[in-house]
Formats: sequence, structure tokens, C-alpha cells
Amino acid sequence: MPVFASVVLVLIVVGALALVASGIWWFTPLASNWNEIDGALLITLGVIGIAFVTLNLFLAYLILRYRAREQERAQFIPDNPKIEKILIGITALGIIILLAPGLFAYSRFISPPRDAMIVEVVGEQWRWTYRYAGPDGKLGRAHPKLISPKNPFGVDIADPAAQDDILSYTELHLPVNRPVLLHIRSKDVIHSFFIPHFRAKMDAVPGMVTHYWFVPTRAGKFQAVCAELCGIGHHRMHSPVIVESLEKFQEWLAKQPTVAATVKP
Ligand SMILES: [Cu+2]
Repeated sequence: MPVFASVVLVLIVVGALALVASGIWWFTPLASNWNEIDGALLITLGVIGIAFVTLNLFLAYLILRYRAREQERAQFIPDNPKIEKILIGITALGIIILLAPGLFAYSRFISPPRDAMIVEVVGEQWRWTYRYAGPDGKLGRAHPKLISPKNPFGVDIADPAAQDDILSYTELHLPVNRPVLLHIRSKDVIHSFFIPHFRAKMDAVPGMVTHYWFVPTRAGKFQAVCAELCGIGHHRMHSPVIVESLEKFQEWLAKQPTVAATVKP
């Protein structure tokens, strides 16, 4: 039995390494500025990979080396402060290496540049909708209390800045190579707005506005999904993200409905 258990552990390690090496579950190609987030993910993979391989091979060795044998007797060692100190030191170092790069990346992820274009993302069971600031460059006020069938975003139409806001009920279009700041809201439960190619994700929480920013660096069609199990229709809560030239983007935007034209009190 110990031989079998050791062989299984070694096979699990070899299988996991082969899976990583084969690349079938590797990241999708990056389409934003966040290679720093990829860096943090790779460091995490490295640290947990080393721990996984080392611990499992060590366990396989222990199972074999110290299996029950007649001529050997177990020794009682209640504690070993020296080994405990070494293990605490290695664990602490591992946790610091795991956390630090992510914290630096996160602080930049939520600190948008001043010239970022603001787009509002509103999640509901089970779709994503979007609101763009109109020519004035400002999103009008919105409040959950104002949400109604005729005013699905809860926009305050008394606010002059709201009149020219532009609504999209299906797709998120973005110009390539321009910083975008998303303001994320939810109407009902907690969702999470995730664009895997951009390495960008944040919870949409009812009652608050969360945010992150990125620069789409590649034109093309991507997908935003919900990354929070949010009910029975969670799996179909996704929406196309189209990154295109500034001209094409403006052309598309001009065809979308404005608040003034569609939202009535
Ligand atoms: Cu959701």
C-alpha cells in the first residue's frame, strides 16, 4: 500500500507539471495594459507550484521511507522548535512573495489616469448594460430609487449632465489605446464584471459604485462575463466587448439612444 500511495503522489505531480507545460489551460492572450497583473499571477503560480511539487514529493518519500517495518520502532518527538522556526520563516516569506506584487498591481488598478474615459457598467440578473457620458464628458447622477421599467439605469433626469448620456443595452464598445475607467453598479445581487483578456475584474455591489481602469491595446471582439455566482441565469450573463478605432467607436456611439430621447419620468 505505501508503495502504491507514493507512486500515485508522484504521478499527480508529473501530471500537473505536464498539464502546465502543455499550455492547454494557459492564459488567453493579453489585450490590455495589465501585464503587471499577469506578472503577479505568474509569481503566484511559481510559488504555489514549488510548494505543490516539493510537498507532494516529500510526502511520497516519507510514506516510503517510514512505512511500517518490523525492525523499526517509532520515536516520540513532541516538538522541535528549530524546525518550527524554519517552517514559519519559509511560510511567511512565501506569503509575502504571494501578496506583495498583487497589492502593488491592485493599487495601480484602482488609480485611473485623469484622462480616462468613464463608462458606467450596470449589472442585473442576468445582463450587463452600459452608460457613456455624452459630449459633456460627465455621467449624470443616478440613484437606485429612480430605477423603473422606463428608467432602467435609475438616471436622475433633473440633472443637466444626464441628458446627453448614451445608453447601450447589449454591447460594450471601446476605442483602442485609450484609458477607460469603469464605474460598476448592481441593481440586485452581487455580480462581478470580468473581462478575461484584459485581466480586469471587480465585484458589482448593490448600493455602491466600484471601479477599475485599463487600456485596451488590441482591436477585436472580446467578452465580458459575470464572475460571481448570481442566480440561475448566471451562466448567460455575458456581453460582447468590441475594441475598435476611435472613428468606428464614435460612429457606433452616435447611433445609440440618449437619456433625453428615451428616459421619461
Ligand atoms: Cu451576475
